Amino acid sequence: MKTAFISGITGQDGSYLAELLLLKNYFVVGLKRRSSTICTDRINHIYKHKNFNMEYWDLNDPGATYRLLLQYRPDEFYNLAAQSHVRVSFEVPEDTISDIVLGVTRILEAIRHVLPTCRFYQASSSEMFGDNPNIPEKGYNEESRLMPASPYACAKVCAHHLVRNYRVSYGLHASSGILFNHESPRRGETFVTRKITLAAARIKEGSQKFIELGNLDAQRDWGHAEDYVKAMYLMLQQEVPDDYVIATGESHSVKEFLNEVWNCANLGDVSEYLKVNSKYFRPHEVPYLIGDSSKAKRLLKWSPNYNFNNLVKDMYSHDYNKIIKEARRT
Ligand code: NAP
Ligand code: G4F
Repeated sequence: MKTAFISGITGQDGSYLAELLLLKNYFVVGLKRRSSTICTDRINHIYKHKNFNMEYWDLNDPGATYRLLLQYRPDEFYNLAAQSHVRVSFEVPEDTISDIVLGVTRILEAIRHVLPTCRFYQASSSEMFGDNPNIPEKGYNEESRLMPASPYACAKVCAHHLVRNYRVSYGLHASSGILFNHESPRRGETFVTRKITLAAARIKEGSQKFIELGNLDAQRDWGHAEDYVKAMYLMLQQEVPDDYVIATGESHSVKEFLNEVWNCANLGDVSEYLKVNSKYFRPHEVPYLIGDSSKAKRLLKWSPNYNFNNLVKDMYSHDYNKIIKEARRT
């Protein structure tokens, strides 16, 4: 039985990846930082699984990585932990950069010194392409120039280069997935898609009157997290480590996402419920993201099952059911 470490186990991707690896008969060790509240909502359903253990760990605690690598000797390490909110990274740049850059350095150093056979996955991001005006016709690919536009993205670029550096310097099996935005009913509530599906559900149920958003013109290549964690797993099954873009190849604006959700909810004219608030704009915006995952399709045989409409339906119907259940309880 293979053993995998997942950092960021309490996050959106950590929970889907853990489910996938348990189905594939892995022993999964979820790495969680200590917090004063429990925050395990996304993984409560797997907590008691016989092949699942949780360990306290933090990106800022290198000793824990050495100790746990020696204790479990994992075959694979998926590094999903990060301060992952782009706008928040303008408010807490040092914390974000420390988490992402020093965090990955500490893990790579520990792997290199005590368990160099352990395969490593790094959660790189399409935010790294930033506001690059030269977008290839089919979308950004693994060779496109990185022009990060936030402290978060600058940190992800540095981490991305460190992974390649450790791969070449020390022969580690270390790969980066350059994942475009991926969403789900488990998406954090302050990311724009989930903010919209939750607001629509509350407006439909009657407990919210309007939604406040920032830049409606920004465009993103939105996929489903359930599809994207499969790509992470596939990367670590390849004989040779490498970097891969994971995307749907379709881009939609925030406004389009909003309209699609409003259609699903049958709420009529969205402008009656919408306020634009400057506090949600960013000092440096990424206006347009679209990815070309031809390499992943060719070498990993990966392709997404969800399209834009199915993603919206899955998120809205989940949130509507959740809000109705909560309303019945009160
Ligand atoms: P998420 O829901 O925000 O989860 C982030 C996880 O990191 C949480 O479990 C969080 O723990 C943990 N974490 C944060 N700081 C930590 C620290 N100092 N020590 C230990 N754990 C820490 O993010 P996600 O959407 O699942 O994304 C997973 C990874 O992929 C992130 O690295 C993100 O930057 C990257 N990424 C995401 C997307 C996307 O569209 N979702 C696209 C490209 C790349 P708490 O629960 O305690 O906060
Ligand atoms: O949902 P968002 O906050 O996601 P963003 O900034 O694209 O970042 C996410 O995807 C990245 C992959 O490209 C990940 F690396 C990162 O960790 C994260 O998961 O914002 C999407 C767009 C932005 O252009 C933002 O300006 O929506 C726009 N937006 C408009 N109103 C808003 C809002 N974003 C948020 N969060 N809240 C708003 O009210």
